[in-house]
Amino acid sequence: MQQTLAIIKPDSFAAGNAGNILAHLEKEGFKIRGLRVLHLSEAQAGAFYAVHKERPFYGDLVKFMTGGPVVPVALEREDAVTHLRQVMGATDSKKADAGTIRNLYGTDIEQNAIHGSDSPENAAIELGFFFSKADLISAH
Ligand code: 3AN
Repeated sequence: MQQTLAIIKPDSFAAGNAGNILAHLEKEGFKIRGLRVLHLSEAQAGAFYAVHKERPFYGDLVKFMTGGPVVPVALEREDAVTHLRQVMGATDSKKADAGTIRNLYGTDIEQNAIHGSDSPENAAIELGFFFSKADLISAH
């Protein structure tokens, strides 16, 4: 079993799609191991996306991610990192395959409904950003 981090982004939360996205993830076999609702500060969003600091969209990304509440979710299943990336779809919602979360609930490359860790290494770092080690101990 592997764990990964998803974040239901402010666009999904504001549209009332947080529950639909959680249901979609559960149907895909993910177990929810951690769940929070929080409104990120600029400092928190900036730190979370520090790897993108030099990218031209960094400022807009931080602004978007601090625009309303988000729902970080710790997810567990076999091959969780890769499977979540498949279920999410392409970064640009307009190019995401039919039936993926970004296709169903996202709008464009910025308002793209959900974040998912892109490697097991980053999953460990990103899970640690929102959840404590004790939170993530598997229930069985
Ligand atoms: P992903 O979320 O699919 O891993 P990354 O890591 O390349 O994509 O980008 C992180 C986030 O930055 C994306 N989820 C998206 O919200 C935003 N982003 C990426 N590329 C662009 C872009 N060209 N313009 C605006 N926002 C972008």
